[in-house]
Amino acid sequence: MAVLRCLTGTPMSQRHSPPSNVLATETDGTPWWKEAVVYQIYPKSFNDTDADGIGDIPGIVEKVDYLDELGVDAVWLSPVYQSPQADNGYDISDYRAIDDQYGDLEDWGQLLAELHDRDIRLIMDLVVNHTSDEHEWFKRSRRGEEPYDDYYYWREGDPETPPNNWDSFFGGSAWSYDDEREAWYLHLFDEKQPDLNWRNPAVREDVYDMMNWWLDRGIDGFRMDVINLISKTEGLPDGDPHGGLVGAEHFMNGPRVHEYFSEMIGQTIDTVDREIMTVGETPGVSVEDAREYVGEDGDGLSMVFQFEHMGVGDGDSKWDAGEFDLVEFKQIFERWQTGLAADGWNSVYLSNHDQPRSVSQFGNDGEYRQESAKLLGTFTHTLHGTPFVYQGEELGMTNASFESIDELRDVEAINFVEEAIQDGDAEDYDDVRDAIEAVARDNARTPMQWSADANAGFTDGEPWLKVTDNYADINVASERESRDSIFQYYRRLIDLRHDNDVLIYGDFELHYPDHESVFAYTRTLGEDRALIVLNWSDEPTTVDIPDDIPTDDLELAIANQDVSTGVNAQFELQPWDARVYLTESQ
Ligand code: ISL
Repeated sequence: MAVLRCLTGTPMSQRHSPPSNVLATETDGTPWWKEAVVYQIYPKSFNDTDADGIGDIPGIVEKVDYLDELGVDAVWLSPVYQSPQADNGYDISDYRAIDDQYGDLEDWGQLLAELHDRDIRLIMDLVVNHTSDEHEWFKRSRRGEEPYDDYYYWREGDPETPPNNWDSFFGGSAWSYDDEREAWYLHLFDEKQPDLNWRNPAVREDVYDMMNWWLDRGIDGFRMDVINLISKTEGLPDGDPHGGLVGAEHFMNGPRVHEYFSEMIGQTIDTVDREIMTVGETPGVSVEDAREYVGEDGDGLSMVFQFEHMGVGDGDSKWDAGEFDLVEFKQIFERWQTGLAADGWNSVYLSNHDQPRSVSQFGNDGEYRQESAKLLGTFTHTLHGTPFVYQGEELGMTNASFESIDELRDVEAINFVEEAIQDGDAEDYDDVRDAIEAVARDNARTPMQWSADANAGFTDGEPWLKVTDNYADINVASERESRDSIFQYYRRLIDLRHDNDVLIYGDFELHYPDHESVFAYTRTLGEDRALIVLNWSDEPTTVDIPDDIPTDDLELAIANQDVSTGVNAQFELQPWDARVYLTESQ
C-alpha cells in the first residue's frame, strides 16, 4: 500500500492558493485509488446530531473513527449541497453551498480535516447532467434572461404535445411545459431536475469553475452522477418506442460525450498537482464504451460504475425483478474483469443508494444472512477494481418493509405506485408491495443502524424514513462486539486486500463458468496467486478441483465458515461458503 502523508501549506494546485488540507500519495507512480476501498455515505440516513430526523455533517464527523476502524481509504459522500430535496439532494440549487439540513461549509471543512487526519480521502458527488429548477441558472433561464436563456433544453410548441417521445427515468415524459417561458424543458429525471445544455460552452465553463472551486478546497475526487447522459443527439429526435427507456439511444453515451469528458478532465483534474479519483456513473455502458472513458488513450476518467450485473434476471422494467441467474452474472463479471484488465480499471460494487440492499438482492437475508453477506463482501474485495462499500453493507443490513405508500419517501417509488394504480395495473398499494420491497430505492436509504436504542441510535427525533424493524439484532454496537460478525469480517477483508497486491492487480481467470451455484476464480500476479471459491446458494455442494487450478502451494487466507486450511481434491462447500486461498509465499 502506498503510504499517505498529510501536507499542510505546501503548494499543490497550479492554479490558485494552496488548499490547506491535502493528502498526497508518496510517489511510487501508483494512483492511490487503485489500492483503496471506498465507503459510500448517504448523509440523510447516516447519523443525526440535531434531532431533526435527518442525518447531518456533524453526525458524520462523529463517526469518522468508525470509518477508520473499518479500515476504508476514502469516503464518497452523496450530495450535501443546497437543494430543495426533490430527489434527496440530486437536485442542486447551489453547488457552492451546503444544505442547511446538513450543516454549513465550516462543518464540511471539519469533516474533510478529520478524514484527512486519518488518511481517509473525500470524494464529492458531482451532479451536472441537471440542476434543480430552483437553481439561479434555471430561474433566469425560464425568464429568458441572457446568458442563461440557452443553459437548458427549451422547445416551443403546443403545450399539449411534448417535443419528443423520450421517457423520464422516474416515469412519464421527459418534458414539462413551463408557463413562465411558455416552452417545454427537458428533464431526464424529475420535473424539478432540468437537464443542462452541455452544447453551450458557457454551461461547461461554469461547471468546470465549480469543480475547480471544490478541488481548491482539497477534495480527492468526484463521483460523477449520470455523467454519460450529458450529450444528446442533435435535434433531439424521437427514440425507438419499443422496449426499455424510450430515447436512451439519444442520450446515453451520446455523440459528443468524449469531447466533453476530455475537456472537463483537461480543465479541472489535470490542472491539479495531486492524484484525483473520478468515477463516472454510466448507465447503459458497455465494456467497449468504458474503455474509451477510462483506458490509457481514453477520456481520462479513473473508473466507471456499470450496471449490467445489477439487472440480472430483471424483466422489461426494474420493477419486474426475476430470478437471479448466477451463470449470466459470472459471464458479465468475466467480461468486465478481463475487458478492463490491461487497459483501464474497474469499480466493484453490489449496492448503493439506488439499489436494494445487496444481501437481500444477491444473498439470502433470512437463514443465511451472516454467511451470504460475508460471501458478497469476499466477492467485492477480491476482484480487479476498486471496491465500494455502501453504508450498512458491512453490517449485512437488509431490505425494509413498507406497509403503505405513506411510508415511502423516494419520488421514483411513489411515482411507480401512483402510475400503476392510475394505469389500472394495480388496484391498490398491496398489489405492488412485493415489487417495492424487492427493489425500491428506499430499501437502501433507511437509517444506518448504530445500536439497539430507539431509532437504531440514528436520531433522537422522528426519522425522515422509518428505521428497518430488525435494528435490535442488526446494528453496529452488536457487530462490533462479536468476533465473528459481518463487520469484523469486512475489517479482515479490507486488511487482506491492502496486504496482498495479487488481490488488487492480479489477472482474473474464471473457473466452472457453467456451474449454477459455484463462482470460483483465480487472480495471478507474477508468482503470486489467489483462489477464491464461493458457493452462491442455499445448498451444500461438492466440486472437483480441475487441473487448471494449481493448488499445491495454496493456503487458506480467510473464510466465512470453519474449513480446514489445505486444499484436497475436492471442495466440499457449505451453503454460502466463501474462501480465499493465497500462495504460501505471500
Ligand atoms: O435508480 C435508478 C432508477 O431505478 C437508476 O436508474 C438511477 O436513476 C440512475 O442510476 C441514476 O442515478 C443517479 O442520478 C439520479 C439520482 O436520482 C440517483 O440517486 C443517482 O444515483 C438523478 O440525479
